[in-house]
Amino acid sequence: MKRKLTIQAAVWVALAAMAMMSLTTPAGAVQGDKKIRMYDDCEPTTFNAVLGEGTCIGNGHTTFQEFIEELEETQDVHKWRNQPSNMQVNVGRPTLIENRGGEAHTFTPVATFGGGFIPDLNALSGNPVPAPECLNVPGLVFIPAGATEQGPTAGSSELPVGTHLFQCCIHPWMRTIIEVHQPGGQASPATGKAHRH
Ligand SMILES: [Cu+2]
Repeated sequence: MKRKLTIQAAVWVALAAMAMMSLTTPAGAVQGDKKIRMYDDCEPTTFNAVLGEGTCIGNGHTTFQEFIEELEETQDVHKWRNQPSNMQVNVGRPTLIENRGGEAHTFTPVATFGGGFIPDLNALSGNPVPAPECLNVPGLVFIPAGATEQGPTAGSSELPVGTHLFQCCIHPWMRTIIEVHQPGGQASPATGKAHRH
């Protein structure tokens, strides 16, 4: 009974947190944002028993043991993924990163895909060498479960024309490649509207 109440409390906390998040998201979702969604399916009771209370919220169904077993078998856990894994975007378009899962994830730019900062998950997923960008843990941006963050705008200094790799520094198989294009192959971005004078 006590356990049941604890879980219910956790669910309420999660729901309240999500409600607050949606209230504080700045009028957000600018029309035309290119969305990248991060998914997982963590089952709160088993994940929190192993990893600590609050690691997993929501109503996922994959137990911690199933998660580890799938990782051992396939070096990947299918329900822990970024969508899309490959994206084309034109200069001027903002991006939006949504965490639809029950755990925190990162969406970290890396020069080359590699492991994250959790050695066990690196080993099990076949990414023994960490991406150096993932090792500066205090500098990482963690996107909490249920949160939406504005990502870089295509064509900005953070996301210039070209190919960019992003990965989760916890679950290194969660990856997205973003290709930024100049619309119509023009020499300069058509951003006339953005200029005020
Ligand atoms: Cu992750």
